[in-house]
Amino acid sequence: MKLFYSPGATSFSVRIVLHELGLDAGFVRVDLERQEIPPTGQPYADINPMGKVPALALDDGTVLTEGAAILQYLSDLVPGTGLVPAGGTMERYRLMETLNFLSSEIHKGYASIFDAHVPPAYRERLMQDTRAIRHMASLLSPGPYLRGKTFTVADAYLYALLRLAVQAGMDFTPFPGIAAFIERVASRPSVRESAEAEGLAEA
Ligand SMILES: N[C@@H](CCC(=O)N[C@@H](CS)C(=O)NCC(=O)O)C(=O)O
Repeated sequence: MKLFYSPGATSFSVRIVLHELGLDAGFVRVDLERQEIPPTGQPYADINPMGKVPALALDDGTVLTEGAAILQYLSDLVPGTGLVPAGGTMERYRLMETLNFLSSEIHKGYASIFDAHVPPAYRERLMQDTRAIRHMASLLSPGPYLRGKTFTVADAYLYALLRLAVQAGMDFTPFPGIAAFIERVASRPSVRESAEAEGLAEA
């Protein structure tokens, strides 16, 4: 299988999870600005009509998109790792609840802070509405991970989002649990090696 990614984007969470699972995959870098795949210049829309990463191409040609689905698909290939709870259990639905929260309220909820075309006043208002961030912080308490003692795919996703947020200038010092989470996850071998593979500086 092949992961379509962009360095440091949320596709980073999929690379971390592939590493945690010990699964082999090819990695294809996408130029998101040009919406093409270097060096051939193949339109990325051929792979994902939404033009977003991650996308996962399976060996039979199936392409799976949406990070939350890809993370669960991969983890279900290797049962018993704890990265996802078993299907059909309430814990699994809780994990889906957390992944949906991350992808809608956090990822898309705050996406405008990266958009230079968004008026500063709107961005300021967004930064001041900390409901989702406070909820995220509460999910990390008592921790050490979102779903308690076990590192799950949601933690990989959250970590990738937090790296982007810190880069965009979001300040998590009022939330010591979040800062501690970033440090904790950054020290995992899967994260360090994935960061090195994508040429990323530490969070
Ligand atoms: N709903 C998608 C969103 C993925 C997404 O927004 N990816 C960003 C990078 S973090 C992207 O590819 N942006 C390029 C674009 O919007 O053109 C998912 O959860 O996987």
